[in-house]
This record gives sequence, C-alpha cells and structure tokens, in this order.
Amino acid sequence: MLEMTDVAVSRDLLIRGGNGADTFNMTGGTVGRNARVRARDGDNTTSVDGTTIGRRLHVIGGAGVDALNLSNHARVTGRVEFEAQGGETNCAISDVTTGDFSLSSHVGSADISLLSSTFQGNVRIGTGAGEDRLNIKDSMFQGTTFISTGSDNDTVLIEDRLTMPGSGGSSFLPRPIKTRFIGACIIRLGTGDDQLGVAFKGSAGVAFGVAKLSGGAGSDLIRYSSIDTSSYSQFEHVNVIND
Ligand SMILES: [Ca+2]
Ligand SMILES: [Ca+2]
Ligand SMILES: [Ca+2]
Repeated sequence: MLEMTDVAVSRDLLIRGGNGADTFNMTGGTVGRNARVRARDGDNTTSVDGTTIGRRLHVIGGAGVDALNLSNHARVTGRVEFEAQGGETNCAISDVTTGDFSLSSHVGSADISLLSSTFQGNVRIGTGAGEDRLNIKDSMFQGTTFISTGSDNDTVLIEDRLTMPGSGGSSFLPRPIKTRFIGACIIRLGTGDDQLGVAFKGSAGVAFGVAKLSGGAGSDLIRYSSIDTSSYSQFEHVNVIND
C-alpha cells in the first residue's frame, strides 16, 4: 500500500508495483507532468482522488484484477490511459475532467462506470472477451467516442439523471440533458447476446450528434427512447445496425 496525500510532484511520477496485490492511493496534490503506474501481476488498485495531473496518467496492469478509480474533481489535462491485462478489470470515474481517455482490457470481465465527468478529447474503450458492463451517466463527451465491447454478452447503459416528479405527482418535468456526445459516437457490441440501453426509466435523455450503434452477431437488444422532445434522447443522425 502506498499513500500520497497532498503531495506536489513538480515533474514526473513513476510508481512500480510488485507481483503481489498493490494498492496506490493519491489524494489531493499535483503532478506537474506525467504520472505512470506499472502495477504488474496480482490484484491491483490505483485511486486518484482530487489530484491535478498536468499531462498524462498512464496505468498499466498485469495478470489478476486491475482497478482504476478517479474521483472528486481529479483533473488530468492531457490524457488518461488505462491498459488492463488479463483478469477482471474495474474502472470507476466520477466527477473528473480529462482530455483524452482510453481503456483497453482483454480476457476477463470489465466493469466500467463514467459518471458526472467531462471528456474534452477523444474516448476509446475496448473491452475484448468476457462479459463486460459499461455505465455512462451525466457526462459530456466533446470529441469522438468509440466503444467496442468485443465477444461475449455485454451490457452498455447510457443514462442521464432522473427527471423530477411534477406537482401533479405522476408527470415528470423535463430537465436539461447533461449526457451529451458532441462528436461522433460509435458503439460496437461485437459477438454475443448484447444489450444497449439509452435513456430509460425516467432518465432526462441523452443527446447525440452522429451515433452509429452496432449490435454485432448474436441476439442483441438495442433500446433507446423517443427522439426529438425536450425530455427524451435527441439524435441528429442515428444509424443502428443489428447484424
Ligand atoms: Ca466483451
Ligand atoms: Ca459482445
Ligand atoms: Ca452482439
């Protein structure tokens, strides 16, 4: 276990784990340029809570569980790269601003949540084999977003905060949409029986510019709410390919 609290690193930070279980927690503080974590084998968790990183955060896992948590107004000016290897992958991002974001995982399930965050650059998520789950909520994607969940039965949910109940009780007041894909959004679910849900169960809706949603081979379920009202998802152009 390595803990860093309110530490200011003027240039680069490199953390190397061993082959056991490694936990690295960074709370507050700053890194002037790049922060790099090589976690190696074993069950590893890297947490960044409220830290500002001037350029890039690069986390490389090994065999075993790889987990990355970013939270509490952490800010990465350049890019976040998470290269998980074999085994289970967990990634929780909440209240974070970053430029680009990339995540790659391989065999083993991945559980990813992107909540209340802003991605100012391009986002690329590839989760490969294994039953993967991706939940996006209340977040802004300013560049191009590419999501590929690979083989096996995967689930992708894209939501917004709930609408508020109206004074009449049963009706719901529309609220401004927070989950927006400003650049193109391409989602490929790959082989397997996959599910993609956009803005269900009282969600305020999700706004897309250009969306290309592909189920891939298998028995897939792609569901999205009605188009073109203030309280439902808005698509300028959507192309659903269920092949
Ligand atoms: Ca998969
Ligand atoms: Ca799949
Ligand atoms: Ca499929």
